[in-house]
Amino acid sequence: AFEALTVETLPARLSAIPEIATRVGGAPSGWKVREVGDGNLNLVFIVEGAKETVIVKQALPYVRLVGDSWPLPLKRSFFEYHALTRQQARAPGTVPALHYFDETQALIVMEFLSPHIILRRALIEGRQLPKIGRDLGLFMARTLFRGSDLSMKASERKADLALFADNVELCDITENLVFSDPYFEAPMNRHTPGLDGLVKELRADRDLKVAAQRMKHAFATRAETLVHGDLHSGSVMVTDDETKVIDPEFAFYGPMAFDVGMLLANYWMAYFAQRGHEGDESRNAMRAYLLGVVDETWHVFRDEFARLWRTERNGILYQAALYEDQDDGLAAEQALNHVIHDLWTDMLGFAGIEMHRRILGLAHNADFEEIADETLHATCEAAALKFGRHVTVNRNTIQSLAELDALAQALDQR
Ligand code: SR1
Ligand code: MG
Repeated sequence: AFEALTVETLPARLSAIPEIATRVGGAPSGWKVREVGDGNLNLVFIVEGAKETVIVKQALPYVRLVGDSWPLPLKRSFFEYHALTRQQARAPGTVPALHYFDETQALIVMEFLSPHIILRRALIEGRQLPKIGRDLGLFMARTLFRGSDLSMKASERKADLALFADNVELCDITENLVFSDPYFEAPMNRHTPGLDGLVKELRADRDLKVAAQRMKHAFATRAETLVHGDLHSGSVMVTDDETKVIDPEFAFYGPMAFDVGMLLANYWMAYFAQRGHEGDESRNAMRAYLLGVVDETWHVFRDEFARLWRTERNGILYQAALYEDQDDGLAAEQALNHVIHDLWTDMLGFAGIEMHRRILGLAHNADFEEIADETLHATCEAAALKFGRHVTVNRNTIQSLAELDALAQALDQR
């Protein structure tokens, strides 16, 4: 039967797994164990032995952020484990190495990433990571393309789709917390008091609410590829040289641009939060860096997606054989342009909603939460809310990121 681990019980439990006991090394009584989970859902332990340090992640049968009044199935650990194996195959080296999985105990033992820190923390501290734009652009293009009918054998993809279709409860969290709750007075919502007027305006904004439901419709019905499902800056660990993606427990077959929109939204939120972390020292360089990261991430994603389209399009969609009599490849390029255009508009639609839910819903971002001055906190969030509204509602007419840079700069100065 499932038993939640504690710092005290972990050594005995882990030492009963021979390959892990050997890997960690030394007597379990000498292992140093710390619980370091700061996410909304799970327990995370660092176990330091004589030979190696490992991470032990265990799901709890409820939402940690809320408590046992909100039960949540342990099977999310199964989806996380299987999503990690697929991401590792599709984008090698981008996720932590997996050492062990116990489905009953909802427990994954994996590589301890050191000296990596959570990307969100780095951005709050004003650190410029040189590789994230490229690394995460590639990660998304490779995992999203290679998990779709553009690439996979149809029978394998359908079997995988059926496997992940059971991740119902985590999809339900996103369907409610991300796409619906922010737009009405849902019981678990909260927002900074200075935002009352703007929140009222947004909740009365018909165009915005319709756009949010259009995006929810896409999220719930368009099973295009295996998405990470929760790709925010808290799901990425970084050093200057390395970027690793963690925590894909929300993985399911959904719309291709969902991960891209969520990630870019978190960069834009980091941008709007900079003013709140400024103190005496200007964060202008960090602001420029963050807009540059948005640009690089999108362009690397788009270009790698196009490269895979041209070199690995072996699935049932847009088959090359259809275009054989148009041997200059123009038809395939025309189709690619349409697909990339759809990714762009969907990305914008999802991004704005992610920005809203982090300010209006249950799960907020440290980027804004750690701004102690309440007026400044609300000012930063107001700019992000307005930006989010613009990108979601106008997703079909926005032409370029340069246009959005200008809007971000204007809102940030108000
Ligand atoms: C109740 S869970 C709240 C949020 O935490 C996770 O990281 C997801 O982002 C989810 O929406
Ligand atoms: Mg998470």
